[in-house]
Amino acid sequence: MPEPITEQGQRVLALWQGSWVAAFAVGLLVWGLIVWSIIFHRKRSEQLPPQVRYNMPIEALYTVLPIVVIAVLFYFTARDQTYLLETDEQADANVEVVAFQWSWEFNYLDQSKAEAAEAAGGDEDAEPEILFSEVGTPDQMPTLVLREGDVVHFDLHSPDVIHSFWIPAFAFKMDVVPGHDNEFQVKVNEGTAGTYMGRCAELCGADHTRMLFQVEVMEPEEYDAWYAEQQEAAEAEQAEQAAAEEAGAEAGAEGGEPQGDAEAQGEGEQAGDSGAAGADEEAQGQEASEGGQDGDAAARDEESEDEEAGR
Ligand SMILES: [Cu+2]
Repeated sequence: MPEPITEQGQRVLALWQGSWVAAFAVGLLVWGLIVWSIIFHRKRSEQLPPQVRYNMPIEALYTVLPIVVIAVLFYFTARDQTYLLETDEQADANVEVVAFQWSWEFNYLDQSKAEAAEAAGGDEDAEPEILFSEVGTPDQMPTLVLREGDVVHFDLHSPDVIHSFWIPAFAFKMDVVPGHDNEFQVKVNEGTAGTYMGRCAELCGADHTRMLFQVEVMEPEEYDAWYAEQQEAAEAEQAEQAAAEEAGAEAGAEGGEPQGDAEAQGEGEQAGDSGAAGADEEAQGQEASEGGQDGDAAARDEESEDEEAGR
């Protein structure tokens, strides 16, 4: 039996094993009664056995017993489900899982979505900050990195169809549903450092079978080093972007003059359109400065003017 690597997974395994024990106990009783009847009530003579009907105690017993069996199974299932879906404990790490056709994106967040909404005074649209990301493709599976001993909170999100986030070593999976964000959290056990597999468990299209990912559980020191490295890389990338935007702004300021030329109205319109699209893109990007936006739009204007001139 695979050993689950989370506290929650061990609970799932215990429920599964307990259900099998109960099922085997009932099975042994039934098989035993069958064998006993076959052996001790086999035909011994031509004499007809006593004919009976309406044995009330027996009928009551075989109505009540299955209800008891189901009630017991239901109790443990409901108890464990409540435990598995609990997200009250403060998490050490927050990961947004975006499942798309056909791979995964893991966004490491500064807080969970629920916490961000709460911090914004109950605003459901409030988004936590993305510290860094890992995006996979069907050819290049992404890796989800976790730390031993961490409580990890997962926010599940899908932009297209229903997927299912399944890490067999968690003994747990949860659907990733478009338009309805799901969440759960686990406590990763100590001494579980290693590499595990993850997959999509919901038939979601042609490349469903290629929706694989790796889960790497690291020891604390190793994880902290990796984490700092990721954050540094993300910051460097942001700085690079900001520098590129600044350069764009300068180029825009230099090329500002010729725009006064009302030579062709169509040209102006075209340039305006692409400028607006540029501004849109910028607005989606993180923390684009006002100057950057204007500069970028101006730079695009200049570009399309150059295109026109070249024809
Ligand atoms: Cu899928």
